Amino acid sequence: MSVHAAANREAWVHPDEIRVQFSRAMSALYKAEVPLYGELLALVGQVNQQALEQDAELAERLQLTGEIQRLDLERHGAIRLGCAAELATIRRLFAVMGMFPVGYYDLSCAGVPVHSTAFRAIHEGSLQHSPFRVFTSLLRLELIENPALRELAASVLEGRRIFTPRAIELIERCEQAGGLEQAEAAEFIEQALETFRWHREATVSAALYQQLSEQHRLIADVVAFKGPHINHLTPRTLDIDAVQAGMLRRGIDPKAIIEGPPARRCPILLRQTSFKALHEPVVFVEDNGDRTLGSHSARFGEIEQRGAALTAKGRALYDRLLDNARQAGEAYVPVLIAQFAEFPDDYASLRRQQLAYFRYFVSPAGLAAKARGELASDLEALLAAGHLCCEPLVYEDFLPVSAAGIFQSNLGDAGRNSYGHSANQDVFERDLGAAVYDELALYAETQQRSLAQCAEQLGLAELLGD
Ligand code: OOG
Ligand code: NI
Repeated sequence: MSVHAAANREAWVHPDEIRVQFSRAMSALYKAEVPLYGELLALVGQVNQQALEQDAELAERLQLTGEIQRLDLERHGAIRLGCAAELATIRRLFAVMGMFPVGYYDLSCAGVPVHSTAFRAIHEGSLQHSPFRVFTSLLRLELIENPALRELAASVLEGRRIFTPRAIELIERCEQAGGLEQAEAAEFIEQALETFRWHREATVSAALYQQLSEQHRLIADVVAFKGPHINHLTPRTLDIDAVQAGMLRRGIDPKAIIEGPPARRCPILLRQTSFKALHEPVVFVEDNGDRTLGSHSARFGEIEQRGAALTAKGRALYDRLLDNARQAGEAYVPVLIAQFAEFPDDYASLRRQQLAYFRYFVSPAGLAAKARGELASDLEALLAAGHLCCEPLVYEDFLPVSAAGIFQSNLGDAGRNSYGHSANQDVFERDLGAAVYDELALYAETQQRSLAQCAEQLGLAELLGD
């Protein structure tokens, strides 16, 4: 790092702050582009307010974890990229705002020709500042069977530039200098936003759009447009069933089934529902330069309710129960509820059976006991005495089966069942230019840091989880 850069460090805008501002700008952009999103935000805000008023315990818990402050900021978006170079550059763009690739999702086995990761903050302090996430998929052109069409799609993608030249310059500047100053950060946000904007004008002819669409609607969505328009922006609700009911009352039609686990007293992972994609007018550009009008549906609404992050053991149980319910086929929801009777639904059991990750806090009683020299030394005894308390860590990631359900419900039923098992994390990481973070390791680290902090506050040598 140059001397000049080091001297400027004070002036740099923190990546967390760039992310807060970018997420706000993205929300404003999407509200202007898709008014239904604004309506959704209003509904979710109302429902969340009610949930907090009606459930004092929930309000208290969210206060303790700090989730209450981040709730109104909390949302995720999704984009679909066309080629490796785009994925590698988007990684560098997100890094400027403190977002890193977490997890690998193979959706080809569910008939969607993409694989994906989620860009998000990875430290609990940064997540608290802004939990903004972007589910980012890369199209797998190799799954197009027709070689001529595959070539054509590849050459269309090769010719497009989804980043503004100035955005690239600012990414490079940030990488070289180590940060961005106020004016640069503001410009970066403006320039980066351009990548996610909707473009009414397609890059292909109506005939090519049709051909791509017949291969897979998603292929047309990626290949035929100028950039990876953000296709939804999802607010977090505290009560997804109430929002679903509210949507119906307002005449907005959600998909039939809420993805994820059934409703529970102690929410786990992620429950999501979405609303049909809009039909949007587009303009195709014919080979002779003529324009023809058409329509495309890409962008939709989605809401989600987040619960506890599960350990590998908890996740294995979740996957097994979900799979059982899906195998059963008919009467999905009652079967799902029956299956999940096996999943403990109180936080004490989730913790004791090591099914979920937790964050630990020293209570006022704990500090008083320390002052009296009456502290127990192991975790269970401290919890039993009320000297420590704990709250589940919120799940910050996504679920592949849910994601496939969301993709499919917005692609119509023209999709296919499967491309066979072709998960390929190595190729994805090569294209990305980096390894993805292991989400379970991140939760485990957060849990461990909270224990270390408790130990320090209580003057204990060590507190071990698990
Ligand atoms: C992404 C679908 C997945 C989620 O919340 O699981 C997703 C897409 O349609 O591009 O957003
Ligand atoms: Ni989503």
